[in-house]
Amino acid sequence: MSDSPPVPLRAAVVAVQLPGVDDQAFAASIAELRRLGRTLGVNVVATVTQRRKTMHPATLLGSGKLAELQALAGRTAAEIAGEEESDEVEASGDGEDDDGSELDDPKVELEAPDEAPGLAPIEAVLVDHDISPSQARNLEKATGVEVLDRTAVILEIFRRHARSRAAKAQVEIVRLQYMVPRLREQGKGKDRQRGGIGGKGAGESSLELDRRKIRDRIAELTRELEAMAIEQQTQRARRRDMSRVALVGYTNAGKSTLMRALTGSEVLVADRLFATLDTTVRPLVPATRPRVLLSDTVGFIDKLPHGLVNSFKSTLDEALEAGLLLQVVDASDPNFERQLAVTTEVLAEIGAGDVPRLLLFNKIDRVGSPEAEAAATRALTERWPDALVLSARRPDDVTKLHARLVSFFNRDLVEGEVHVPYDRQQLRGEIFASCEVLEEKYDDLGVIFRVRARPELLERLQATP
Ligand SMILES: Nc1nc2c(ncn2[C@@H]2O[C@H](COP(=O)(O)OP(=O)(O)OP(=O)(O)O)[C@@H](O)[C@H]2O)c(=O)[nH]1
Ligand SMILES: [Mg+2]
Repeated sequence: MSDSPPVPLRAAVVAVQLPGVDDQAFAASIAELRRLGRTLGVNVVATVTQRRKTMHPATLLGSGKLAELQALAGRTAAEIAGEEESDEVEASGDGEDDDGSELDDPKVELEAPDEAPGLAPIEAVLVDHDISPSQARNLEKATGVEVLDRTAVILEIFRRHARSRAAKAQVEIVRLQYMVPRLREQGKGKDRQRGGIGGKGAGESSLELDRRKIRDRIAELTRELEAMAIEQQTQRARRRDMSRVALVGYTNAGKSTLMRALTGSEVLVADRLFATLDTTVRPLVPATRPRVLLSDTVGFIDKLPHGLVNSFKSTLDEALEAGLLLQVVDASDPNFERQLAVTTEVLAEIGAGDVPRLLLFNKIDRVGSPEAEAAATRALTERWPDALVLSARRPDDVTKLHARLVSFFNRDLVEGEVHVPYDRQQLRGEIFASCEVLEEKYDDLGVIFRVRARPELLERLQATP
């Protein structure tokens, strides 16, 4: 299956501004959904928004806005009228009548205008909320096109970008869990085998996969993941007493770019959301003694589907065990503060709240003129005096960061001696890789190394018989 459809699908975004959501946050969330859509090869050609006290329980939008959406999908008034007689909108709980909770239209300032809707009808609807299965179904009935909520969009991106066995299994578990409550809904409906975004490939009809099969599959995948986790733990145990740094942050903040710059590795860098799903670990380059290992991790996003946080926790364990987190923020994004807040929340949620942290305001080269850059740098350092403001694209900045990492870990190093008997020379390699060797002396029994190393490591080396 190819990564994105050859011809971009045309879609409309639907968003409801509820009380308490300010205009800027509302617009930012829509802009983000558009980017998520673009990552899937979807062109957002229209945006339908409404301010309401509550969501319309059946269709999110009130009838007027719904008609607007239907028109975008190319449904004529006559078609809609016919449909309403024969195909009643499914009720979803109490009071599906519009209860007059509509307010005036929101003022959404889009960062870029929608592409001209033109005459061609939209082929999909992206909803900037998590919606119930029956709401999705109602919207599909009303528009005749595929409807994806925010979670479905994010899950589809994860599905397409997952490369390793572990990432694929993690994403599949969350997708299956997402499908279970929707299965019944789809079972009642018409044929859903048409092509689209949702990735239900040929032969994988959700109708055939009954709940039990799904449960079995989830159990199987969970077992596989557990086995992989044990493998990973052994690998991590080997790195336990090394100096480790993890890059964490919002998706697209520049984590992988920094990983490349700091380690000379060829990890994937891409201007798309959730480019990285797997953790990669590499030593800092130029090499340091002791070695410092850096890991690149999956990015976060606002309203990250909950299952995904849990399932990627094992991937993020790498971050939990790091001695230092580099929290990367895209300083050129108008919503960087919100993104910083989201990252901080997720870190606390996965139990990494207490790991020492260095804030990195990245992409400073992107904020504008040299004056604008200087002003932004000043404002950032005033507010976050301990943070580093930099551009991953500037070698000098990367060198500074490299030095800062080395000095961070140097503070903890202690000096000591390690005796290595002549018949244990295999330890020699480990000592040179993980310690700074200050002196090497020989006596009758073996070699005595005077080293600077992390205290835990020194203890272990000294205890090795
Ligand atoms: N101008 C500028 N662009 C940058 C900088 N750092 C990263 N980028 C660009 O930002 C985009 C995203 O960078 P990545 O390094 O892939 O971001 P990431 O944080 O790894 O993103 P995910 O893997 O999706 O979580 C790419 O197009 C990079 O080239 C920078 O300092 N300045
Ligand atoms: Mg990345």
